[in-house]
Amino acid sequence: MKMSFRWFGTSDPVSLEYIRQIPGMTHIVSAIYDEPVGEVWPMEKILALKATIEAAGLQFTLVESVPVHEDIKLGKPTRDRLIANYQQNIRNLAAAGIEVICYNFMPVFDWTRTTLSKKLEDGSTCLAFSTKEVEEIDISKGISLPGWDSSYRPEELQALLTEYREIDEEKLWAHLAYFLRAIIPVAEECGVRMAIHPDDPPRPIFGLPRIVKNRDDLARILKIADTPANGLTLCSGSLGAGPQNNVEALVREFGGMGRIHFAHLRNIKVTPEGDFEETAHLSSCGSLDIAAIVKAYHDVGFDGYFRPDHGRMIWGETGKPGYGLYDRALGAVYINGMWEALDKAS
Ligand code: DNO
Repeated sequence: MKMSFRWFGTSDPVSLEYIRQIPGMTHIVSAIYDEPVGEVWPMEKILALKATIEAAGLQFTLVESVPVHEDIKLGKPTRDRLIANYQQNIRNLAAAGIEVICYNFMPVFDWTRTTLSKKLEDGSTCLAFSTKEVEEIDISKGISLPGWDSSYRPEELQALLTEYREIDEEKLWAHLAYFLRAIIPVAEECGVRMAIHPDDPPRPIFGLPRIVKNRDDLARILKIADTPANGLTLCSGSLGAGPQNNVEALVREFGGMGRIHFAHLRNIKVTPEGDFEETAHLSSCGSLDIAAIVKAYHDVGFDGYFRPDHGRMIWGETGKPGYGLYDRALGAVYINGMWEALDKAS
């Protein structure tokens, strides 16, 4: 197992110098953030990012995310050019030493929360999701969600949502299959493992289809191209927010097949309606038994990458919600500690 930490580049308030001081931390997960979705990332930018990370004594072998352009998800005629660019990104990243690429296939919205600073009993704050609040949003009036980037103007968003009215789940599956059949052979050729991230939360929102929500979806994706190059990012918090999912069982099944390349670990407190708030990583703090999940990874001989996922904001830290230094560092140490104990006990 290799431990990694997400870093948003030189504008990230958390410094590489501090990340390096987290016990057992070896790898950085990052991306090129200033290129428009769908374009080829210039090799100089990739190499500069790698040099910055290595100069801080850390390694850069995994990327999150190379975003998938909406035209690919919509299956528009422009997709072939965009897929060719995606293939080139895989080649460029491989040439820079990248082994794993995380991406998602969620229409329009990536992860969704209704608040970024819910106050917890202990005075810390966290990200949270309320189904009722999402249902109350009238998307014809535009979306105002915290964290929702304003990359679309309201009329663009409307146009996009209108295009998605034609896309049901089966069409989205066909578009994912088309994409995978084009990119997986390239990944295979250059020794990169693709790792699709599940939908967060794992159910349709705003009437948009979502197809990476549960065990059967994951199994279906892996069958589209049955090779280790076509693998998973298993995000405990995203999948765990679905009452249908048993994360430990998913780790045993897909980890046992060697198809999990990237493990996102975080805990949530989830209600039967699927509302949730993000908690500290410990099993005793949330609904997920993180210790049992980590043990499952250990039992299947997982040798991929871990990263502590979102943390709360604690000790007065300010910055990017969910992506502060302190609580994620505690998460990493908690996971590393368990791993060390499991290693010694076996
Ligand atoms: C949120 C993240 C997601 C994730 C992408 C992967 O904090 O887990 O934004 O990076 O969905 O493509």
